[in-house]
Amino acid sequence: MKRSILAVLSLAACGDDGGNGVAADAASIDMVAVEACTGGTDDDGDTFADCDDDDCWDNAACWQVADDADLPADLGDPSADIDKIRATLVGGTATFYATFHGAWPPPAATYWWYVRFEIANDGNTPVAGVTVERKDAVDGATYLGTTTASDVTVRQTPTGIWARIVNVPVEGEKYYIESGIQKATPGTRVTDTVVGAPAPLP
Ligand SMILES: [Ca+2]
Ligand SMILES: [Ca+2]
Ligand SMILES: [Ca+2]
Repeated sequence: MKRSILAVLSLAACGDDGGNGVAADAASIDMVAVEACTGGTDDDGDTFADCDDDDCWDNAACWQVADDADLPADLGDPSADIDKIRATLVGGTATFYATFHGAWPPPAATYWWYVRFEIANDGNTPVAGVTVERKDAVDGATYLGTTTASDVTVRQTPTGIWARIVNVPVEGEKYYIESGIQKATPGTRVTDTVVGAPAPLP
């Protein structure tokens, strides 16, 4: 998110041009702080730095996977189709985001949507994670492995969804990000899943 800083420069507080023929009363310069997606600092002051800032979710430096449009349009809402993701696991903290080819969050008329952020071990057993959903207009969350509600921070923006999970067991070997949508009930659920190894942070 960008935050504006307005700087007003009073160039002619005395009201006269001083004899140079230029009547300058005031000028304003609108300086917009922009998040630089590397460097480790929160440049625009929204408390999120670099790839955690949704201003950077469309920056190639922040993608772990840039998925193409792999979910055929005739299968369902493109909001189920994951576009770009990032999944990191460092020191027991997992951080994820996912963006989508369609609008986010999915249209209000959608009967059920969910996103699952999961860390699993090499036997594919979940060790930590959260599923965020809205079903029949009710928001909900369920937790995987050792994760409890107090371990999880989730935020949603018009760009996508982000989650941070702390206290992740060290045996996390891989991540799953799965998006699912069922447009109506009865109806067919469509899903999109990305699997990989959590990226180390620099
Ligand atoms: Ca920021
Ligand atoms: Ca930055
Ligand atoms: Ca996809």
